[in-house]
Amino acid sequence: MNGADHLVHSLLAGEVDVCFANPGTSEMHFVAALDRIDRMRCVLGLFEGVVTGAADGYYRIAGKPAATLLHLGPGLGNGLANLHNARRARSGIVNIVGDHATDHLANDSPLTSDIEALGRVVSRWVRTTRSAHTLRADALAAIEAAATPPGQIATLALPADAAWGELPAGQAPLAPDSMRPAVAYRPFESAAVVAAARALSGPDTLLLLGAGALDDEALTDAGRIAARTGCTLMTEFYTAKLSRGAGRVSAARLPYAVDPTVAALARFRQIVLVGARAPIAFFAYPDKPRRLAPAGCAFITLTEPEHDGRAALAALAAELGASALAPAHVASRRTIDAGALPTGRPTSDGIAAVLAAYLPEHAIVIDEAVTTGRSFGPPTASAAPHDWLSVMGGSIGFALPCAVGVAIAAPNRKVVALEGDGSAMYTIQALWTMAREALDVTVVIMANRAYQILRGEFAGVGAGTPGRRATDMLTLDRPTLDFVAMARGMGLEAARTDDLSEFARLFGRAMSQPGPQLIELVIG
Ligand SMILES: Cc1ncc(C[n+]2csc(CCOP(=O)(O)OP(=O)(O)O)c2C)c(N)n1
Ligand SMILES: [Mg+2]
Repeated sequence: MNGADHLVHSLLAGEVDVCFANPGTSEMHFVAALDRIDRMRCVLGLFEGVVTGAADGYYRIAGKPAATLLHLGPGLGNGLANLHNARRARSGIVNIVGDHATDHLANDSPLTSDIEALGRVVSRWVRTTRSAHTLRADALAAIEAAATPPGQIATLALPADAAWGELPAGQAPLAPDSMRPAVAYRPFESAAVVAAARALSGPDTLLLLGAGALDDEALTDAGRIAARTGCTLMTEFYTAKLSRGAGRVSAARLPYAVDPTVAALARFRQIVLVGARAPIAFFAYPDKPRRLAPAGCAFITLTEPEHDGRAALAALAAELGASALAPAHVASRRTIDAGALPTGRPTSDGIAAVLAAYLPEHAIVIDEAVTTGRSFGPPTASAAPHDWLSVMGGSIGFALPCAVGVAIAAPNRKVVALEGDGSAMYTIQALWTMAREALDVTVVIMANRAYQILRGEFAGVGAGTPGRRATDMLTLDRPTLDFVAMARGMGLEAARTDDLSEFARLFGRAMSQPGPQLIELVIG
């Protein structure tokens, strides 16, 4: 057995049994070990941004880390943007990054680079294994770091000689699942529970929900707290995974832009933060505030993301004597008559009505629809129960890779990726992995032929009105992107429409048929 065999056995021992991969020469012994040893599901991504985004999506649904396999510094570098998103989502990932054999590094051959430096940009834990002998301990330490709640990125550089190095025959491999990492949330402060209970009273107080406070159970307790105190419930704009839909407690999402956020927060005197941050502007604008709550508003932190938000909300409900109350703000199911759906040119509201009508129970929606998706929240609140995932770090090119990982984590649930046309083009190769792995993903491309958001931002930051050269940097026409051809070229069924009724027909059909498919929705 060589080091690579021990690495694979160690990953499996720590319950890491999916590997999103894009290998090269330095990783061939690891690839050979993956080949020899059963149980690891290996999924090829044709760009490292697909690999790392898939690992993020996988963690959000599976609740345990996947491994990535990346080729030296450049492979890790290609994957950084989606690792950045994963770090912001607090997803646990074990990156295995191949490196040159130790005695070859001094020769400074072309792919030599500082892997640890690149890894540190996104990782909580970075290490280069020294030899085959240190691999087992290093792999287990990486898994433990990655699985530390709510989740962290661990990057292990794997020199080729550590992978091919033979170990004494006596060292038996670890058994699968034998080294489940024993890591727990940090306990929350009971003083914070008392302070939050005192602060919440009436609609001018806000319970702002973020990391760890977004699943059905946490939302139910938040609804009970609202029933008892009359407080307002909201979530942060971005949510790693939000339980939504009919029968669940529905909390409005904070808006994206500065002015509507300031308006939405204007009345609050006290804000209790549950895994959330005090609201700030996404970007700085010359004449707008950066901190968006009103002056004098008091913040009470019930939990940080490292705490168990669900348990803290249960404790807060108990402190308020609300544990047995019926929760407030439960979304009711509106059955939507297909004949009554909006028709004509696609609008955000019209698209949302179609989604609400056809999303099947337990669907997982990944939202990178950018400007088109801004108002999808309220109309879909009464859809069948579903989960809603957003890009957490603002780095676009997330939804399609994320959908790959999500679909692998939840093979029996329908996955819907709502994707801007500009965002899609960063990591469009994810479609190929969807086809190859026969994943049950429906991709809807919002084809407005522009970086639409940036048109607004141009004026918003005070840069004036875009001229010809600037406009060319904000539009995606000339030539028109043909997503149907791209999807078919990568093995997906695909269709295009610029009509809401046809979209409803296509989307409804996609929801009732398994397998990867793409709808290009042209928005004029
Ligand atoms: C990695 C990365 N590069 C660039 C940007 C800047 N950016 C933000 S949104 C956007 C365009 C989004 O276009 P699209 O997905 O078509 O959505 P639309 O704005 O048209 O609704 C760009 C380029 C970013 N956020 N992340
Ligand atoms: Mg666009």
